[in-house]
Amino acid sequence: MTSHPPAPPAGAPGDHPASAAGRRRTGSVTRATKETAITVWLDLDGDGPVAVATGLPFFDHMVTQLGRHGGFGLDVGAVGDLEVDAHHTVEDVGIALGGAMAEALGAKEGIRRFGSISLPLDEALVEVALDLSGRPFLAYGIEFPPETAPLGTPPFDPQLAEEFWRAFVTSAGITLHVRLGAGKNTHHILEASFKGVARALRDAVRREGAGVPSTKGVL
Ligand SMILES: [Mn+2]
Repeated sequence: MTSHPPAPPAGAPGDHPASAAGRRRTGSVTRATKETAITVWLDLDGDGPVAVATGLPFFDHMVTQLGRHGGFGLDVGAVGDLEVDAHHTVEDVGIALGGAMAEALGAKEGIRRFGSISLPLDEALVEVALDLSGRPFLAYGIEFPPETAPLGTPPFDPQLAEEFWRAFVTSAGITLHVRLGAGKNTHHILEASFKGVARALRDAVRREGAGVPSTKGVL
């Protein structure tokens, strides 16, 4: 686990031109149970740095995509009971990251709110649509046959990606649809899904107006 989150770079360049007008949107979560110890620091207006260390190299690769293609500053450190399996670690990183996202979004003033993309990675094509609605919902349309080989060492079971997204959206209050359009390679399909959610989040968190984008006046 990383010992401390990096200090937000002052005036870091990025593609969030509106951010100068308001508070810098950051969130940090420290979460410890008998199964895992997690720290997350997230800066929606950061555009880096991104550092992820969970003890699961493939999962690190995926969460790094989320930070990098989201245009975020992100530091994730996790020490989990990998001797059991990767499940607790992956789920708890999702919970902590979602909590940091909710904190960073705050009252969601001026955000675009919605984001969607069809993201290709070679033969894989993953469709993502999301709403920073405050209402947790996951529609996950990617299924891996039980015999699908896990990825990396220690192994990441591809079925864990759904558990990660469910934990993340529940904690963050996000409605998320992920659908597989095409794909054969497990690594490609998973990476396209993480990049797709990242790019959709990058659009949805962008500040482009004033007030909360809801007829209810609150999200
Ligand atoms: Mn890759």
